[in-house]
Amino acid sequence: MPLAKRIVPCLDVDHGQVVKCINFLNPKCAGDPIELAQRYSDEGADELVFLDITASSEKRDIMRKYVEGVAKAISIPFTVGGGIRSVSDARLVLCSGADKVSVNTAAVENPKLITELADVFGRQCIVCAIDVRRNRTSTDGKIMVETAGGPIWFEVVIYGGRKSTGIDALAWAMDAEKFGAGEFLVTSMDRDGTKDGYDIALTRNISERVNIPIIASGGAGEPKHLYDVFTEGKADAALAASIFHYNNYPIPIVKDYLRKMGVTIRQ
Ligand code: 0VR
Repeated sequence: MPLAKRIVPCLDVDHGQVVKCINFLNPKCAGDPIELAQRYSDEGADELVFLDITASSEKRDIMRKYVEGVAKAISIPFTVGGGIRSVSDARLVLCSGADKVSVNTAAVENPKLITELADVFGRQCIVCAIDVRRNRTSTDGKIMVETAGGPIWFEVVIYGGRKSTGIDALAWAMDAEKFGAGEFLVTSMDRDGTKDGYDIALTRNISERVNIPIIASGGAGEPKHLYDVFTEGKADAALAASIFHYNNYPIPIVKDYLRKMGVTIRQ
């Protein structure tokens, strides 16, 4: 009996409001964090992810306010990410009610943070987020992947997509697993908000190189896209924002479709 696949709505939060971007840009308001969290939990979401994309200084208070609010409103596990840079940042979020923390920029800049967090809180609490953009310039030493448009490599981006790192995402994922990550949240910046489908090659290539679960993220536009990323993309969970915020495909509809296609899904 294969492990059940998870459906994970994502709330991108900017100054306390849920927003939706396209390719990480032009945030448009999409609702209230706690109302949406409650709705998704009631509709049968398996987990929830909050991503605080606010760069502002008052984020700590916003973070604590909605984490405590959500913890009271839902009964499913949820992960909080966005600007977590230390054990104390993670402790604030976990003590406010989150079950897991996700780190992206801080982990790339200081991979030992992953080990510190795993040692203090347990690796099952530590999600390593990897934001990725396809790079067509052939640079030696990168893991090149054949695609319909020719060979590419997957580049890690940080600071909300504002900084390219020159780091190969496949190599980084293998390293991050060694540093102690418990799970990966792999977001295609190229696909974010497009509804064109996940970057299947990205998810599959990471999944074939690591032994910890992968949450695929970026691009979901219809139930078939989640089917594709669970099967061809070898993801353990599928994160989506647009299709749920704009109610194109409510969670129960998506789950029914996946069950009919033979995917093992929790009730
Ligand atoms: P959909 O394509 O609408 O399902 O979006 C899924 C996922 O890409 C977004 O929820 C979110 O994780 C994108 N991430 C970031 C960001 C969006 C804006 C700014 C920064 C980031 O750093 O991940």
